[in-house]
Amino acid sequence: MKNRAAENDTICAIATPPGVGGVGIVRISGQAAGQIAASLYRGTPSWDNLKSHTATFAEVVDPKNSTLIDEALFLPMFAPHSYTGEDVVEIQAHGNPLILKKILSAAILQGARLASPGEFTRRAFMSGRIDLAQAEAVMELVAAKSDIQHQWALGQLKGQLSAKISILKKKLLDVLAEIEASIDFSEEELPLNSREEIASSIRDILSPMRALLAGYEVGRQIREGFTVVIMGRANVGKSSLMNHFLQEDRAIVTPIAGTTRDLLQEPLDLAGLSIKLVDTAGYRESVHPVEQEGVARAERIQRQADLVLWILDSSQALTEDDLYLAKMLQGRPLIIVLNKRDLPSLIDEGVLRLKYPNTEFMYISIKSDMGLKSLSNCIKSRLIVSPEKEPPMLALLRHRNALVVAESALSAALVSVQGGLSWEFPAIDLRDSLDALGEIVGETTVDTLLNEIFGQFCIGK
Ligand SMILES: Nc1nc2c(ncn2[C@@H]2O[C@H](COP(=O)(O)OP(=O)(O)OP(=O)(O)O)[C@@H](O)[C@H]2O)c(=O)[nH]1
Ligand SMILES: [Mg+2]
Repeated sequence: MKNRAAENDTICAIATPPGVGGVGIVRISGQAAGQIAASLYRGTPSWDNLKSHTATFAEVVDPKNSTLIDEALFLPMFAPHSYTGEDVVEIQAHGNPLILKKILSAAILQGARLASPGEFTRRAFMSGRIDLAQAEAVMELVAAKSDIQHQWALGQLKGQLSAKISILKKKLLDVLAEIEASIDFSEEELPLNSREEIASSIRDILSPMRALLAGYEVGRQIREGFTVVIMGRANVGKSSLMNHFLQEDRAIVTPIAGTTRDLLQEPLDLAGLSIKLVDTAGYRESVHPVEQEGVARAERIQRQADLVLWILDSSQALTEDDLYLAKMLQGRPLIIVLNKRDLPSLIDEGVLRLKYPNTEFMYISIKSDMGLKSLSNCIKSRLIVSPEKEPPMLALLRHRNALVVAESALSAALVSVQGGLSWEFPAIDLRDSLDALGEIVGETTVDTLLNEIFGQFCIGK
């Protein structure tokens, strides 16, 4: 990977979260990292005899007056085998913010500069150790809240997406080389089938590109989490179900219809899936303006849901309110949940099945903890269409947008080739397509974009 402009100052930051902890780490990176850490180090062996990637227990002293700050592990990792690709020293001290700040101040007095957010990772990118998609994966990894997000971020950090992009780029370059060779010839001098061959090579690149794009929606959902909305008329047990999933008394539950008035949204990790679970105001005709607003909000949010759990009270016959919902929820991604199975069933299931012939029906009793595990499994299988397949690679909007540009430029190139236009035209489109692919991995990226991306990191990462 190519080396970008090297930085020549040395940065430092507290790399562990704010607050008290067992261990706190000050990280120093840059050309002077070794020299700065040496001035804070007092121990045996002497600093010059420390080995790279080996931790040594020693005293941390204030170089100004040699007073003791703490006892710590000094871990030097010399270039290029470090996170940033530069000389890095980590000082692993006691996790007290006061101590860590003293170490940090000492390092700054010795010539280091406080790192800006994401600057360590930015340096890893600048030194060519990782590409931009991998740098973004570091942030995704730190932010992952569910198993599946974690797996996806790891894949991207390991370069899965980058590898795909690099294959596409290589193929594009081959086609571009062929086209550029053709520019020098007149059409009569070229072999007859050369246009068709080039068109076919372009189609061979377009199809994996489109497949990658097609996975974006699922990828985005994995990354951002799914919205699951609990709907139903008043008093059927929506809030009880919310509390069951969260395993806490989050929502108020009472036998009085119309208890929930507003939307309640909570994050939930359901068997490794990241979900935003929303409890809503029960639907019923009401003259109360607060309740009306609650119902209107419920209607709105269910339209954005990846999945709606429509809860019914199976111990009662269908009401007008249920039938209203039956109409409203037509065509939505739905699971029909018949609750209160601990009571005798009075619901007219036949009517429901007639209206919803292809929808799953689940039978539960929250009160007697029945059917809830199956409901969880059902939700999970509905959200991930094919769990056995590897999750899609494209999940960041920035990547998708660049790929859309790459795809449309390549489609335009295909049209020019097939339409018999002069070779210069597809050549321009192919270069545009290559540039757009390069943006994903950070080969053709402007500074403002880098500032935007790395500015979202925390300090010390
Ligand atoms: N018998 C029985 N009662 C239940 C069951 N689940 C919930 N309930 C009761 O049904 C009543 C209403 O429950 P909620 O969870 O508040 O219902 P809701 O759908 O959120 O009601 P609103 O917020 O008014 O729309 C409460 O008294 C619950 O204890 C169940 O499985 N069996
Ligand atoms: Mg409720």
